[in-house]
Amino acid sequence: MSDVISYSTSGPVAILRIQNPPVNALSQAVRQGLSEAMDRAEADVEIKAVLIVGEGRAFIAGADITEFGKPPMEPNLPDLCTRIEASPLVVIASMHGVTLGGGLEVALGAHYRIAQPTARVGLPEVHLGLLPGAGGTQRLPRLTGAEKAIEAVTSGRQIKADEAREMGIIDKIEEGDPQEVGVAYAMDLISSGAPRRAISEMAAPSSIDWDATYDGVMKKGRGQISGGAGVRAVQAASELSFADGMAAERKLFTEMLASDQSKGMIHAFFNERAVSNLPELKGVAPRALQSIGVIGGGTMGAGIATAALLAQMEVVLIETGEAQAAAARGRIEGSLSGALKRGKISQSQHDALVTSALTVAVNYDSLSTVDLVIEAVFEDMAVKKEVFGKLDAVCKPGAILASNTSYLDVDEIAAATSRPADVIGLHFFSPAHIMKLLEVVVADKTAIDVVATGFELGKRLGKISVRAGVCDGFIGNRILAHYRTAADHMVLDGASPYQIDRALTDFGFAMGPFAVADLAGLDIGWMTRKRKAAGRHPDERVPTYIDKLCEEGHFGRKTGEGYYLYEAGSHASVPNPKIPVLIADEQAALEITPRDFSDEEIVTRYMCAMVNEAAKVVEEGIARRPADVDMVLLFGYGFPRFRGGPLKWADLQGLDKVLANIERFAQEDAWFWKPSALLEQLVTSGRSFDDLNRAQAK
Ligand code: 3H9
Repeated sequence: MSDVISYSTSGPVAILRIQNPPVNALSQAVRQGLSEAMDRAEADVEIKAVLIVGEGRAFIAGADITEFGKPPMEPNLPDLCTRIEASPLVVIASMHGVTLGGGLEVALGAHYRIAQPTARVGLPEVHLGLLPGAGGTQRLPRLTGAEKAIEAVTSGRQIKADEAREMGIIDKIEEGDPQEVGVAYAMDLISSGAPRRAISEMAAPSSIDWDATYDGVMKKGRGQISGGAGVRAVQAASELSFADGMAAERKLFTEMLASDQSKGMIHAFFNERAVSNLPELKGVAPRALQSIGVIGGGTMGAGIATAALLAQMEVVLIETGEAQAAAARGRIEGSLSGALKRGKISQSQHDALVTSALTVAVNYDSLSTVDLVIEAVFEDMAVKKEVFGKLDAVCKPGAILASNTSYLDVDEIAAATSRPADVIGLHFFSPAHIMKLLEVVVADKTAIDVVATGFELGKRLGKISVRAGVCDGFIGNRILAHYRTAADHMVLDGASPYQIDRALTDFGFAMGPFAVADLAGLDIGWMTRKRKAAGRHPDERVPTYIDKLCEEGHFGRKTGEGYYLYEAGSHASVPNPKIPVLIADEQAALEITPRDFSDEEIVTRYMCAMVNEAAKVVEEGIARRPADVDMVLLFGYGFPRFRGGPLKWADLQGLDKVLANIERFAQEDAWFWKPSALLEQLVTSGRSFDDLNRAQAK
C-alpha cells in the first residue's frame, strides 16, 4: 500500500498510521493514502471503527506548504475531510504533539478526538497569509461557537489540550501511547454503541456582530488581510448551509493563496528556517558552549546575559566598578523577574539563575574559564581594541572572542588579538533577550568552527541567526542608514516626518522611521553623522535639522523630546512643534521649495532605497542570499512579515518596475540612487531575487 500510511487492524479497529516525517504534513501521497485506507477499512466487514494516528513528533502539522503554488493534485484536502466524515464507520483521531491547520481539519472530519495531555492544536494558517481551507472555519464554530472559532482562526495560536477540551474540540485526554489509547477509546465507543458524529450535521453557530468583529481583526492585523477573510468564512458557517459555507471558505482560501501576502509569509516561513543552514557548516562541530562572558552590563550586555541565562548557560558579566556591577545585576534580575511573571521560567529556575548561574565581577580574571565572551561596551574602536587585548591575555586557548559591535570593522578588532581566528562579531538587537535577530559577522580570519559556534549559540538562544560579512553596519544597519536617508531627503523636499511615519505604518511597519529614531535615541544618528562626516562624498545630501535638537540635549523618547513630545509615564506622543520650524529653516538655507508627496510616493522611495542597498549588500557578498536580507529586516527592523522582506517585496512588484523607479530618482540625485549592478543584471536576464535564493539552495 502507501509508503506514508501504514494500515493495520486491532480487532474491529482499522489503524491508519501516518508516517511522513518530519511532521506528517498532508502531502498528496498522504491524502491519497488516507483516502485509500478509508476505502479498505470500509470494504472489510469486520471493521467497525477507524483510528487515525500520526507517527513521530506530531499528529499532523497541516497541509504540505511546499505544494502551495504548484498545480493542485487530487484528492484535495477538503474532499478528504468530507470523505472521512461521511464514512459509515466511527472515525477517531488520536492526537499527540501538534495538530495544526489541515491536521486539525482532518481531526474535525473524524467523529471523535482523543489527545495526549501535552498535545496542542491550532489553526495557524493566518501566519501564512491564509485561512483554514479544508472546513476548519465551518466545523470548528459548530463545536465552539463563532467567537472562540474566530479567536483561534485569527490568532493562529496553539491551544493546549486542556483548553481544547473545554472548548469542545477534544473529547477525551489520556496519557499513553497515542495508538494504544486510541484503540482503547475506539473499543469503548464500539461497545457503548456510540454513533457516528459528523460535525457538519451539527447546528450552525449563532450570529455575532460580524462587521464589528471584522473591523477589529483588520485593525489588529495592520494591513494583513487574511484574518478578516477568516472572520468572513466563519460568518458563512453561521449564515449558509454547510455545503455553501464550504464553498465560501474555498473561495476565500483560493483568493488568499493567490495573494502577495501569502507569498510573502510563506517565503518568511521557509527562510526563517533556511537562513541558518549554511552549506559550509555541514559536518563542522561547534566548540564547547556552556559558559559565556559578557563585557559591559548596560542595556545590551544585560540583555545578552539574560538571554544566555534563560538558555541555561552560565554567565560571567564584567563591569568597570562595584556600582556599575550592582546596576547590571539589577537590570538582569529585573528581566528575569519579567520572564518569571510571563511564565517563561519557574520560581525555582529563577532563583537558581540569579544565585548560581550568574556571576557579576569587576575583574577580567573571572573570564579565564569561559567558552565564549561577548563584548558589549561603548562603540569606539580604541575602547574595543583595549578590551580585546585584555581578553586575549586572560581567556583560555580556544575560547571565542566575540564583539557585539553594530557597525565597526571586526577584522580590525580581531587584529588587536594574537588569535584572530577565534574572533567573530555577534550582533544582537536590543532588548537582546526579546529580539529574535542575531547577525553572525564573519571576519576575514574567523575559523569555520567559530562560525559554527556562533550559529549554535543563536540556536540555543532561540534566535534567527544570519551570516553577515564585514562592512559598516553589516546587513541591517547598513541598509537602515540608507533608507533612513531616503526618508530624510523626502523631509528636506517637503514631506513631513509625521506623514512619512503614517504612510509607512499604513504599509505595515510596526513603527515609522522617525518614531523609531526617537525610541533608539537621536544621539545615535547624531554620532554616526559626526563619525562619517570626514569620509563624505561631495554629492551626498545630509540633512542636519535634527542635529540642532540634539545640540539642545533632546534625544527622543528618553529625554521626552524628539520628533515627537512624550508625556512622562505615558506611551502617548504628539508631534514636536519645533520640528517643522527646524525643517523650514534648513529648506530656506538650502533654497529648497518644498513640494507635496503622496503616501504612495513616500512608500515607493523608501522601499526602492531599501531594495537598492539590499541588492548591493547581496552583490558584495555581505549577505549570503537575498532571503537572508529579508530575514534581517523582518526580525530586526519591524518589516511587515506579510510582505516577506524587501527583496521579496521587490520580486512581487516586478524588478523592472523597481529599477525603473530607481533610475527615475537617480536623475535627481545620481550619487544616492546609483542602481545596484545586481539589480540591473537580474532585470536584464529576466530573473528574480527568489531565483538567486533557489540557485543558492541547490
Ligand atoms: C494548511 O494546513 C492549509 C489548510 O487549512 C487547507 C489546505 C487546503 N508543510 O519548524 P520545524 C517542515 S496550511 C511542509 O523546524 P519544529 C519545516 O519546513 C499549514 N513542511 O520544526 C522544516 O523543514 P526543514 C498549516 C513543513 O519542531 C521541518 O518541517 N500548518 C510543514 O520547530 C521541521 O519544522 C502550519 O502552518 C508543513 N506544514 O516545529 C504549521 N511544517 O527541516 C507549520 C513544517 O527542511 N509548521 N515543515 O527546515 C510549524 O509551525 C512547525 O514546523 C511545527 C514544528 C510546529 C509543526
